[in-house]
Amino acid sequence: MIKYALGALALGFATGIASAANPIISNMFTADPAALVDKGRVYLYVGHDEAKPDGKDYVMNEWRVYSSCDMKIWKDHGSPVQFSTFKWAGRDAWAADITERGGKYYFYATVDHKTIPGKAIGVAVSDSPTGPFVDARGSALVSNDMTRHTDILWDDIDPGVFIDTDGQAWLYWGNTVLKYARLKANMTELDGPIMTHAIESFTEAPYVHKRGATYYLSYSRYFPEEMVYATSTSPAGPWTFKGVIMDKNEKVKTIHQAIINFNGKSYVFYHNAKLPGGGEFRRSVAAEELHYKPDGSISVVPQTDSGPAANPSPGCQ
Ligand code: FUB
Repeated sequence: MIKYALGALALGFATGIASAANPIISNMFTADPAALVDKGRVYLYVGHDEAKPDGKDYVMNEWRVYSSCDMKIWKDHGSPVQFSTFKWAGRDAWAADITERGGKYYFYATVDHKTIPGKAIGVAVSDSPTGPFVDARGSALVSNDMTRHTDILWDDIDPGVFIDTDGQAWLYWGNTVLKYARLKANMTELDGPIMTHAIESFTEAPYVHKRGATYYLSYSRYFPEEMVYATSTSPAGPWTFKGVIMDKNEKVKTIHQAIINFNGKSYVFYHNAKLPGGGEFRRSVAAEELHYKPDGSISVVPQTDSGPAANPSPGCQ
């Protein structure tokens, strides 16, 4: 469980991992990061890539949770939510996202529906960012029969949840077509129609964050994917394409980002295939510091082996 990076850091935790470098998790393959900053601590949620070295498809059964006070040392919180948390789901713990509202933690997750062919989005809830999580509805929030924009079975994936400063919550998701909808204040029901945006070469992984008065929509374009972004003055768009955040990976076609502000700095989480034995279905989550230019544009982020510098959050234990 313990990784001693560069021979310079030797830290032991009975229940966790210590890492001084990318990838953040070195004892298993992980993908599709989601992140939440809560009470001065950053929580990282990842899918677990369990494919064998010669695997030809994703094998993903659970999400795993880690947390850090400084973006350097990560504590392992195990797996408090699996695809089987959703009794109506048959398989696949694909990409997820999380937010907090009213002291509860809402985890939006991609799974494969047992009875409605195709991928679906469920929402699980917990009183703690580390779970345990329970199904908040007992049914899918979004299923493939609710969307008719494409014929593919995997166009209802990759939820990204965003609560605006006015309290309105939004859900973004999709593959090939970017979809979005308002969420009710209870966070477990759509509030109004499912809408779409025509956006430059959208593949998947939509993620909205706000900085000042500007809304940033980051996503994956092309395949192999590169991480790009657009901006708007509204969470409902229209979106103006701005450019590349991170170039495409080697050995894996996906990249899936999450962007946070933590303790005065900005960070991007993503995945690559750099862990030994890594590949298309054996990915690894990593993090980098992200920088904005004075005009609000995002500088291209290089992937590093070292990861972000330690950024201790005052009072975080
Ligand atoms: O991990 C399965 C799928 O691969 C995710 O839903 C996509 O974002 C891509 O990373």
